[in-house]
Amino acid sequence: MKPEILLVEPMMPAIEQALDAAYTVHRLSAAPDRDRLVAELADRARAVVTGGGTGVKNAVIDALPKLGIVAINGVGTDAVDLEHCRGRGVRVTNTPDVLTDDVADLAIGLLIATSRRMAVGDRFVRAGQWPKGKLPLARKVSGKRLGVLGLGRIGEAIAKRAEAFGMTIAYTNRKPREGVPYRFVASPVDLARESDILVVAASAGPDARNMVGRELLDALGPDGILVNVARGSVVDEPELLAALTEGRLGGAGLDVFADEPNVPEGFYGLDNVVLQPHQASATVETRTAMGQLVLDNLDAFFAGRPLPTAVV
Ligand code: 8YV
Repeated sequence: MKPEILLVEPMMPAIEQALDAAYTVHRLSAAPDRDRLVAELADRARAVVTGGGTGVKNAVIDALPKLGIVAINGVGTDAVDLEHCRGRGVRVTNTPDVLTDDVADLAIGLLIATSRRMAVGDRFVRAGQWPKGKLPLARKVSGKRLGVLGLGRIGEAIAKRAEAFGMTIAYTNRKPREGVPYRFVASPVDLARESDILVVAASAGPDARNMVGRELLDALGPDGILVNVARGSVVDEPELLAALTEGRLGGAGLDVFADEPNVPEGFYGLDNVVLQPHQASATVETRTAMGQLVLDNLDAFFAGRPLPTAVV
């Protein structure tokens, strides 16, 4: 008999086919009554597969006493209570490294799109406005001071790309990183004050919650640009919206939000923001590699082998 697994959110068709071949897959997002499905699986589900932003609630973990593994299709583990899993003897895996390039690419894309007002230009052309006038000038990217909030794998990949734009790069992190050529600034607010563009690449969690608040946004200032490819929870979203609306912050490029997929409507009318629906790892190549890591972790778990990318 194939092991039974609970799939919290859809994955690429090819990955879902591979899951179906090896397991009996119960799809939570397709269930008319999700609580009922979880209750029905109580004595059967041995694995949960979920997205990094979505995670899984402790109530679901507790309702599945046969659960042995939560395989996250993402690098972020903040939406899974790792301590709770540890206490319950449930293993947790994620998909590091394979998505680093894509997330860094999108961060640079948002940085340029926001500074150069590319979405505004796109709307301008589409609306047939070009023959009638010109757009206001945008802001240069090359040579600017970049602050990286969180110099992990993704933060470092962003910094490397920014070097090619002749940017001066500084960062903040829980602790200074050995062997990186970038300047460490202990305080996030000081980093913002010394940056033209601040990219949020920190891992989320209780420590990082609302790390980007009013003081930091005001330090970044009316010409400053914020890019967030980490998690919405790292930024105080109402304060961000207020700073953008009141002109206290120059602009923002946002891939992540506090309550996805719900984006505060206040953002919709702002020309100084570029919005993405959590797309940083959303390429065929990367989602294939992430999905393969999920499959490999499940395979190893059910075969009793060491898990390739274990978090717990
Ligand atoms: C994915 C993510 O969009 O890696 C993460 O932590 O949030 C993203 O890569 C997500 O995991 C897919 O649902």
